Amino acid sequence: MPWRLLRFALSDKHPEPRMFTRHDQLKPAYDVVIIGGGGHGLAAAYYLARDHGITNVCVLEKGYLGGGNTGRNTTIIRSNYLTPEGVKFYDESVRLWQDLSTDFDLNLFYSNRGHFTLAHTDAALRTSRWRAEVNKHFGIESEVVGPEVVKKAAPMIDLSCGGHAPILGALYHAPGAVARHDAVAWGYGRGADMRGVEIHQRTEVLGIDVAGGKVTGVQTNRGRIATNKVLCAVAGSTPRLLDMVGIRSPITIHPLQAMVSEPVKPWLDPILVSGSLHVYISQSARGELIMGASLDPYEVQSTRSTLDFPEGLSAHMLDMFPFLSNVKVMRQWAGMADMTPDFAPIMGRTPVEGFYLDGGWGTWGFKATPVCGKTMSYTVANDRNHELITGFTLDRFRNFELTGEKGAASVGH
Ligand code: FAD
Ligand code: PYC
Repeated sequence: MPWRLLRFALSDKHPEPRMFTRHDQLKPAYDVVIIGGGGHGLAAAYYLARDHGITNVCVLEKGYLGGGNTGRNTTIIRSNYLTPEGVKFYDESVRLWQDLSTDFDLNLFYSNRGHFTLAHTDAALRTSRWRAEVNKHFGIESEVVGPEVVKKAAPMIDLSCGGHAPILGALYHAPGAVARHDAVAWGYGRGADMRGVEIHQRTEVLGIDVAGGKVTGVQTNRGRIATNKVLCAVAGSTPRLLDMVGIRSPITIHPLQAMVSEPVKPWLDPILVSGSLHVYISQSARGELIMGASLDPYEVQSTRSTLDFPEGLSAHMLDMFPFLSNVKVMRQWAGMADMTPDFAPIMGRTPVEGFYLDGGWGTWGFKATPVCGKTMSYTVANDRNHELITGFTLDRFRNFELTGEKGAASVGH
């Protein structure tokens, strides 16, 4: 056991520095209140303080930091989307990811692996070509490759997938990466705290005060706070918070489950996604296989796991990698995905003055954490939507101007 760890274990003073300060009291007023201590809320707090000099800010989290979807996701980072709006937005995020560990002085275990979206049908190959062309147009590395390239990158794969779903090719996206999700929340949290932002865990927002169409405060389980600016970044709880300000949205909540295996020797470098088999896999630095599938097909606000999930997922995983049949599943879990009809997020100003939304992140928002922080902090600071989010505003549903990303949503939810 390392000496430092032993010293910590034997001390009754807990001398290790905390990641962020504990504040016993809420102040009566803040310039900005951020609801949700996931990656998105914390990133917005960090950039508000660092880039805009706005530090009289609190982040209110009903549970613990990163305990929502930020700490439950499978950490895939990529920018191979389908629409120009999506590609530009996620590309900026991938750019920001490159410097984050240095920014935070904290190892995020950002690991560039390459990302294959496998095509088992002609239709899937057509979508891959479409995505590759849009991606290349915006200078993003994506190309359609043949099955032999997949085999070279993942030699253990059965290209016939048990004979019933042969792999015809794939969309290959070299920048595809993974990172350590909790560290992202801690890095942004610590960075925001160091710049004066207050982080309050176990603080639930129960109501939002609106007078004359403007935000005036929030009600919490620890009392009322006066504020004129609220940023809502609560992922699977978005409809509940929107009800508090009387805004309707087309968001529905579905559970999204995932699981990990016991650690095994490194054998899989890239990230593999099969839209047709509805599964995806990567291997963590610890050797665990991180696996996921499509959304649960019913609307429910719950993070319960189900037995049919590992059964169905394992069956399709064995189609691709029959040699995994003796590998044990270690644990499974679920998050609540706030799904939109066009598989794009909802961001920006809303009809309620001073109420800003960063939601509708469904199954695709981890990779966007840095760019959401950047663009939402700009939007809140200037009360003007950042140009990168103009394709994602709430009024696109009323205006029938959808930003259709379903074809790029990973596992063909
Ligand atoms: P969260 O991390 O969920 O944070 C919201 C916080 O708000 C929560 O901590 C919650 O407790 C808090 N909150 C809610 N209501 C209140 C309230 N009333 N008062 C105070 N606090 C409140 N995305 C990818 O890009 N790549 C992936 O590989 C990927 N895989 C996924 C796999 C799974 C199984 C899941 C569930 C999601 C996946 N996602 C992925 C999506 C991604 O996890 C989310 O889009 C992203 O984490 C959302 O971050 P957030 O900060 O907005 O939300
Ligand atoms: O957005 O790439 C993604 C993803 C993979 C699994 C869930 N989301």
